[in-house]
Amino acid sequence: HYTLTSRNFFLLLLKLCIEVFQVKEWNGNGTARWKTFRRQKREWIKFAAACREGEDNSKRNPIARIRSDCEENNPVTYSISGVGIDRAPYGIFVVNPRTGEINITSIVDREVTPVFVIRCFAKHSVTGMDLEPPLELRVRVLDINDNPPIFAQSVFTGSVEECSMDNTLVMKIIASDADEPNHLNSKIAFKIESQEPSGQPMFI
Ligand SMILES: [Ca+2]
Ligand SMILES: [Ca+2]
Repeated sequence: HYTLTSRNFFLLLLKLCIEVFQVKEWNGNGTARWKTFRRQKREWIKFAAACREGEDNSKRNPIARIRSDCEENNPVTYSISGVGIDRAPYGIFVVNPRTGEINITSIVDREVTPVFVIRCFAKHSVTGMDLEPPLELRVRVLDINDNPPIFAQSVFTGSVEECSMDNTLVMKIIASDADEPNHLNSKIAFKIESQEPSGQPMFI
């Protein structure tokens, strides 16, 4: 009796192992992790890699792949739409209508489009009917430090009363950097390079 129970348990375990599978998923900073899915009928399967701005990402192709379980019983045609596809900038992403593989075709600029949202469709190849609800795939564009800080004005004018105390506020200068906010690439440090008339530094 004990042997039978243990055998049933083993069979249940085996069944679970077959029904649960893993997909490699890439997160924003370009590292991969395994994501566990329970296999179900009529489920989208997907992964999407992040892309880096200003460089040829084609070595990462396919950067994403979509697949519908309906493939088992129906001829499926995959299509995609959105900014970077059928809206400007056009044609950055293309999908293979048969395999669902999504490729990136040109260099992207994070300061123009930080995230691409790709809407994916799986339609019946003959009737054109949707076989799945549309799926949203997000491709984040990783930042590179390709923008220098820019001062808000070329000349800032301040004033200070004579005989002022130490550390009196003279003026505030503002600069900004177009790279990713709250990122090392957009962090700004200020320093005074020279003073006229020169001599003992009067400002900090
Ligand atoms: Ca920068
Ligand atoms: Ca940048």
